[in-house]
Amino acid sequence: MRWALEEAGLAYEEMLIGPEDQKSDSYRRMQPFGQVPVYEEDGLVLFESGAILLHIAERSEVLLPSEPHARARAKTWVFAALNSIEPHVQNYTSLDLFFAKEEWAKLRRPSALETVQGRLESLARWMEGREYLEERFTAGDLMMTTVLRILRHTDVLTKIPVLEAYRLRCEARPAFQKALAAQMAPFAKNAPAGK
Ligand SMILES: N[C@@H](CCC(=O)N[C@@H](CS)C(=O)NCC(=O)O)C(=O)O
Repeated sequence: MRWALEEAGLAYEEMLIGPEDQKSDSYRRMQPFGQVPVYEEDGLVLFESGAILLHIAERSEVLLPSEPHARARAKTWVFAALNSIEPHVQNYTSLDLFFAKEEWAKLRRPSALETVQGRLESLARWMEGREYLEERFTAGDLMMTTVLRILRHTDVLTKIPVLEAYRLRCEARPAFQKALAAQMAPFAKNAPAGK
């Protein structure tokens, strides 16, 4: 959610966690499933990327236009990314990531691919002739790009040029570049010497 904070121009501090934290009672009180991200602000603790994004976006015209219809449409796309696209993307990528050697995964893969491609082709049809999901970049594009990025190591998106171009357009935003650099910095710092 660094990207959202950068778009909104809000200062933040990161807190990195490890596997032990994920299991701890204190972490589970903040994130019931032991996952990241967790967001804390003035004693308010939030989990779920979509909820965190919308909370941040409430304070940013960049992310949520003040015009009521445009605002509602932007929120709609946040849900579309999380509910109508992400489950199919996760389903497909998890087969290769976690179950690549399983016979059942090999059998399941073609239909999982077909489903995710179907969803993405529908999205590509919507994107035809558009730069963003609506008139301009909003929280909906931020969430959609975040979901599409899950596929960046596959050829699924590159085979749908309109969506690949859309992802790259959103990722070219200075706020994304800043957030990505900040996210990668701790990995570079902790990498073994010579790597
Ligand atoms: N629906 C949650 C999903 C969070 C999620 O999948 N987090 C992943 C990293 S992106 C994670 O913490 N994985 C480690 C784990 O599940 O133990 C959200 O959007 O915040």
